Amino acid sequence: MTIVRTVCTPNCCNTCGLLAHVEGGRINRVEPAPFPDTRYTRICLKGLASLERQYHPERLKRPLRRAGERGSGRWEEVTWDVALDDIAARLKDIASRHGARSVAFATLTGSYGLLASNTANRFASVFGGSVPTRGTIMGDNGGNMGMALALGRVTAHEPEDWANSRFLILWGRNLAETYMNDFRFVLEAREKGAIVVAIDPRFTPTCAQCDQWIPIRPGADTALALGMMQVVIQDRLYDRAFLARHTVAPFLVRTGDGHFLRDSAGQPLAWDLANGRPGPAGDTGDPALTGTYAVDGIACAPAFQKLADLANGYPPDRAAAVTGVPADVIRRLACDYATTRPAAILLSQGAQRYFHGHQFFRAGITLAALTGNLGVSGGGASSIFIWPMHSAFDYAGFNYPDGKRYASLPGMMFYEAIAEGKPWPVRAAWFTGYNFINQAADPNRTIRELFPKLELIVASEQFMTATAEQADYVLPVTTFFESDDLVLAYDNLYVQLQQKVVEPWGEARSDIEVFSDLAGRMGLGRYFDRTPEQFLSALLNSGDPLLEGITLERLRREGAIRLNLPRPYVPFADKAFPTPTGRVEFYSERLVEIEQELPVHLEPLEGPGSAQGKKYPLTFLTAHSRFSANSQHFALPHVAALCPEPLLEMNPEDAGARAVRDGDEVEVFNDRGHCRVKVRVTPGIAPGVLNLHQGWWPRDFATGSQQSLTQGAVNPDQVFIGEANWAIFDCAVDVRRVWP
Ligand SMILES: Nc1nc2c(c(=O)[nH]1)N[C@H]1C(S)=C(S)[C@@H](COP(=O)(O)OP(=O)(O)OC[C@H]3O[C@@H](n4cnc5c(=O)[nH]c(N)nc54)[C@H](O)[C@@H]3O)O[C@H]1N2
Ligand SMILES: Nc1nc2c(c(=O)[nH]1)N[C@H]1C(S)=C(S)[C@@H](COP(=O)(O)OP(=O)(O)OC[C@H]3O[C@@H](n4cnc5c(=O)[nH]c(N)nc54)[C@H](O)[C@@H]3O)O[C@H]1N2
Ligand code: SF4
Ligand SMILES: [Mo]
Repeated sequence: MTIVRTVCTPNCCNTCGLLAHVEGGRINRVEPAPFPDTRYTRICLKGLASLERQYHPERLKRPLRRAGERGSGRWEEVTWDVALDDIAARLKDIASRHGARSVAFATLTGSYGLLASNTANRFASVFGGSVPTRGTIMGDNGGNMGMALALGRVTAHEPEDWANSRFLILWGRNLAETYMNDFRFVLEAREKGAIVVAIDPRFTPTCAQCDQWIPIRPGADTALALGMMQVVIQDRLYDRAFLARHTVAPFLVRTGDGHFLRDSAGQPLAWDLANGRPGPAGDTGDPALTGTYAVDGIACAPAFQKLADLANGYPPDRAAAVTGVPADVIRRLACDYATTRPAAILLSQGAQRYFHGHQFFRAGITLAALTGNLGVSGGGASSIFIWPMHSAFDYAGFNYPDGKRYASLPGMMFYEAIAEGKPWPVRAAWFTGYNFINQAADPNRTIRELFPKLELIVASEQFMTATAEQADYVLPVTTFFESDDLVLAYDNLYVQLQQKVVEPWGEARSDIEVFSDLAGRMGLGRYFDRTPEQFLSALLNSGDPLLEGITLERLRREGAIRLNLPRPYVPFADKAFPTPTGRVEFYSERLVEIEQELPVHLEPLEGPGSAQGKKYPLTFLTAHSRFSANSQHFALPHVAALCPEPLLEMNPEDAGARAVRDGDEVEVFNDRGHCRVKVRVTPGIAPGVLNLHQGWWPRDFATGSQQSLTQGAVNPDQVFIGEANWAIFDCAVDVRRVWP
């Protein structure tokens, strides 16, 4: 028997190390692999069930070519030579007629392996194709945009630092299910006496372990934050020194055009209280934060005053009316958060999956800035991504060989690129590590209107997913037990090696083998003339000091190695913020043009007052489940034993109004789609809100799918800021009982 260390690589953000026990060429057991810090030696049910996935009878063994209409389910097995020769010829033909960038290579999060998730990019670069941006099309980038605006960079405190907090707000972040192995750090904090509050329309397993659950109306979180700011400012609970030195609070804003007042050298000015004159903000020891001023006849006020004016529109009573959170709860939350130090806000993806989700992150960060909780251990306003992990590797060298670069297509424009040819026409699509039909917006539209416009669809897959079903070719790929790769995490700072444990299933090949072979057939072989090991070494040899001394040899010996960073990793400890002003920008000059210079609350696209909201009064959440990493695990026997079918969570009030009882079959519907599903009537979800976990396959429903209800509208404000994000939970539906 041999034991090989590999990594569990689906997108659950945890990247646990696995020890695979092999006998006679077959894995018969997996267990958690050791980490230098035993708190990271861990596994979950999905990791244990990964063996059932590995040896699942439905795993794809050989390349398949479509032998009927798309989606008809008729296939013929072909050899790799036949498949790749034909694909090569068709790609060349499509490129010659429509230009190479009409071929889109769409990778999402099937595997965290660097090669698995970047090889299609490299091929796209040398072929000249397009790559849809990932964060936006997956619906995780609204928050990132907000964070980049306010802090200059998307990052997070290392989860082990949560244990140092004395007050934690889990803001729509369902840690016990979506970061289940990191939730221990919250529990550690709680054992040491920290107070933990969860804000979520649903009473999740996370809420069950908190001191307080605050249900909120979906998409209203920015208004709640503004209500809290009103209390913090009115009661003078803010950290004046931090605001004056490290934020734009003292910068004078011109009342006329909303821009900062600057001196002739371009330095923003502040009002110096010591001498009653304006001066460069950086040199002003005692700047005014409040009031209004006239400088050379120009009316202006400090940015902090502007924020206070905005917050003043949301005293707790008003914020309560907007959010559904009682005024006294808002007042107490604001006071506790502002007076207990250090206090951390863990911002989630849940509350940013709305049309204006970027505003929520800006608002949360503004609260942290008001209370001086940025750059301190146990504090912060954290996203789900730890920045240095992803900046340290030589991605550019891998993705852009010889400076050749794919055309980056804003993720949410993928649809219009196919439908309307904007910003350029897309005529072929290759999905790797992406269950697009199952996981992206409005699949009914995709199948009805978009895919028929594509001349070629290829899916590199392990299973016949809803996406693979629509392809012309399905190519079988390896799992993390069958190929070598480097694996990084989103939630911790360890680099790990994914090591081949057993031979590939059937004729499965790794993504790098597939594209290397194809490149050879297309005269692009010189870009793929290295072994996976050589590519991995190059990715590690970025020259970044964070990776100094971390080599493949060491990784093979030691398993998991932490980046060269002090523990715990606390972003902005030096109070240097990589924004245009070098300070926390809760006020963004650039956004004056769209009247979003401050974190104003904006209603969801399909909220109660909207046209869709009036027609369909319930908000449809499709949150992430602990039983499956996205669409990968629900069907596995050990998972299905505990979670056999999709269930719709519904409040008794909404159920009563529709004569629906617990266990009934219902239809969830809107103009875009529908699904038939069983109901779980529970007070653990706010009235007006439904939840049906994402990741279920269409075949798990009697008819329809959860995904068919979602919309893919593009927010022009976000396009102005950077790129539109998919607002997954901004989704109005209604429910009717299905009579047997
Ligand atoms: N087991 C497991 N773990 C995973 C994943 C998985 O599929 N399975 N997926 C991984 C991925 S890809 C991601 S992006 C992360 C996501 O991690 P999370 O951000 O924790 O996940 P979500 O389920 O999107 O949303 C979290 C919570 O937000 C709540 N919510 C919805 N709308 C609102 C709102 O308007 N306001 C507030 N305050 N809360 C709201 C939802 O009810 C939900 O409980 O998880 C990762 N971890
Ligand atoms: N309704 C709804 N939809 C959502 C969300 C939601 O909250 N609600 N969340 C969104 C979010 S945050 C995310 S991140 C996305 C995730 O969406 P996806 O990234 O599509 O999620 P997965 O289910 O992991 O699907 C990836 C596919 O990759 C395959 N795969 C695994 N390993 C490999 C490999 O090494 N190579 C190749 N070629 N394939 C591999 C798997 O078999 C799987 O079918 O879903 C989004 N969709
Ligand atoms: S699915 Fe996620 S939490 Fe579970 S073992 Fe794999 S990496 Fe760990
Ligand atoms: Mo995600």
